[in-house]
Amino acid sequence: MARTPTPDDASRMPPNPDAHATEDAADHQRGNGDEPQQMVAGQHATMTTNQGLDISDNQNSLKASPRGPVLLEDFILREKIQHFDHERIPERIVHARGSAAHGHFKLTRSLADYTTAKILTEVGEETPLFTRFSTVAGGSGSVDTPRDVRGFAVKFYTKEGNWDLVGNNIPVFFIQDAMKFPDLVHAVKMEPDRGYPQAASAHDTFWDFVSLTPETFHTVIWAMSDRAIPRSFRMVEGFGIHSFRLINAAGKSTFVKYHWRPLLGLQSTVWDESAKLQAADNDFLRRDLFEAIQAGKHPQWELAVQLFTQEEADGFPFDHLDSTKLIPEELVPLTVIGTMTLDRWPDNFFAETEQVAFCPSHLVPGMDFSNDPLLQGRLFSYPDTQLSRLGSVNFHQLPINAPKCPFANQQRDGHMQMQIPKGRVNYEPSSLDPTSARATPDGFRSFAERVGTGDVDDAPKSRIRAESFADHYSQARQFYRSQTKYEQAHIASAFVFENSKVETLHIRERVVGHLRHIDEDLAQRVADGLGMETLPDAPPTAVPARDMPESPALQIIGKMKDTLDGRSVGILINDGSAAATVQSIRQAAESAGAMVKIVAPKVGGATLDDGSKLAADGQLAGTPSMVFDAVAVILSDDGAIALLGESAAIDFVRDAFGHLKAIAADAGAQKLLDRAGIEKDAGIVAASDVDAFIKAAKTRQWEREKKVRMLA
Ligand code: HDD
Repeated sequence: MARTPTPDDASRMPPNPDAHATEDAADHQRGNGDEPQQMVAGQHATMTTNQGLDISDNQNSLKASPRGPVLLEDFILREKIQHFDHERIPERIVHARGSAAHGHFKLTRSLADYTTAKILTEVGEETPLFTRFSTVAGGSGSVDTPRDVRGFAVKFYTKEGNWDLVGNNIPVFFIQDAMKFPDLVHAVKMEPDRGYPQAASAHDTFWDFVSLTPETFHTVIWAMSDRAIPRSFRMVEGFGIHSFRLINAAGKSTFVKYHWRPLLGLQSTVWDESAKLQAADNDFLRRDLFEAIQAGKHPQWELAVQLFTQEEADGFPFDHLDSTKLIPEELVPLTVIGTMTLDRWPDNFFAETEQVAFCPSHLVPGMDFSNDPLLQGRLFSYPDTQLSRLGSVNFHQLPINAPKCPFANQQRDGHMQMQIPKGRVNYEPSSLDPTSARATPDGFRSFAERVGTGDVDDAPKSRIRAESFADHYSQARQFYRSQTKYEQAHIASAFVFENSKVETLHIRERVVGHLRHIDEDLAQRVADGLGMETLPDAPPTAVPARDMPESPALQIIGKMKDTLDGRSVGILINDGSAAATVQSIRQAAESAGAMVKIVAPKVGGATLDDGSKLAADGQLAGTPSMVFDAVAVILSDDGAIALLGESAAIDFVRDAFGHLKAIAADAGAQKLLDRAGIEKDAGIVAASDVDAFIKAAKTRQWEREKKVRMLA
């Protein structure tokens, strides 16, 4: 019986020349050399089974007859389906959704006085690294732009072993003791009976937990600020949060806090924009990072440190071992020591971004931990979670996790052992193999901290929270009062939004009660926003808030840069749009550093007034103005009239206006603006005035906000 031709017939043709070109490499992979052999996908011209058997048909399973049952014998089908069935691994219990990139760190200032760590002492040295950004609460398939803290984890592949700096984009944490971490995470993740909300803290269990845990309030107020709705991973700060130790050649310890500062400046979205982005583009932040790196716009961050001694720490008005506290820059200034550049997107999301395993316990000689009880708990949790996630104590052998310096010891075997250790010696001390790995005096040494001095009191062991951890409100007050009036309004509105989703009245009341300790005005605004008739009582507190000096470094707006560098501009066109205007805006925006995208009703583009056809980068219905930092609308009269009946076009300008963005419009486009009810202000400029547009596009129109939104 004649066989029906299948698509696989094409694959029986001679492999393409490019594939032949890689055959040598593939043969090498499968050869008999000394190295352990690894089949790398794409490096062999013909398709094989996992055992290296060439496959002749990848379209049809083996059947008893063309219409008969499939045979159990078909090991090729079984292997393929079985492998597929096991593709997924457990997602991270927190920070499941993330995006990562390769890059390097270059040291510009030596910390040799403080540490022996080569990565912090060898000026000019470039250390490869891998950085993963993440949301915290949502699952791996959730959205990029919920209101949430962002993870900022960096794995430095140093000459002396891997150093992982596993931080967040907020410099403080919700809780003081790792004992509370499972409770915090259970409370913020989707509720266990209903399985929602996904990736959102706006629900009863989160606010129930935090309102019963006053230590959370400093971080909660940060999480209600615009830091939790960033415009881009490229525009977030990063913080190691805990105090760590640096140890110098003389064995002296200095405490250090790490800060990442984006060269593009901080930039956030407004909440309505963030919420709409969740519908417009689930992958907004991932796409943004990918597109920037692919376009050669490699994001950079300065690494800065705050250094302080035990004696200085003893004089701070709070305990530096308490992760709910930060050290204001005004108290201990930041010293910039180097730059991180992210310049390469991973080749494979699963192998790299998903399998990367960060652990705060990964450090190098010349560094050590502090006694922060949150950090101490983390030292256990991360390697432990990698076992359930990656399935083996050999997770360090995965290429993304393996140090790039030599590593050796007598640990052996275990699931998925990828190495083939040689010889008889798998123990130490040993004399049979003089080349077997030995400990070295230059290796890692813990700081010889003495109990009864410095940070460690001479006291009986106990399950007790230090009294020095008891002030939960002073820094929250300092944070709130340091913000601009726009940011204060956003914080109040965020509390209102989140607590409006809380169904249980007494939880809402408890939250507002806590806010009274932070700032009466904030509490009143939130109470008004929630429609409360009276202010609830503040809960009792051991330590009332003290007034601390305002710290402008805590703002976002103060740290935004008036720039189009790394930002994006969308130009909405239709048939008949003025080619010259489109071109001049595009040129000016690109020379100011922006990425420019053309948006049209049809992705094929539009025919401009000079008869040329301009292809669109995005179709109007799928490319709303949320994905841009500023927009230009260039329309002929007819082109505008055609769009008056298209709500996506009206929304394009209305949302840009509502999200406080600059809009350039020509005469035709004005019809659309009129239909959308947009009033002229400093951010609405004539398309012919390109300079004015570029100037306005570099910032958000904060003064406009009171016209478009009832903020708390
Ligand atoms: Fe954590 C992941 C950051 C406290 C337990 N954490 C994780 C990631 C980041 C942070 C960025 C994602 C890493 C990646 O991209 O793979 N975590 C923090 C910060 C904390 C913190 C800045 C406080 C200062 N974490 C913390 C505590 C515990 C954990 C107190 C447990 C006692 N964190 C974990 C974890 C995760 C994790 C369960 C999940 C996936 C993973 O570790 O690799 O072990």
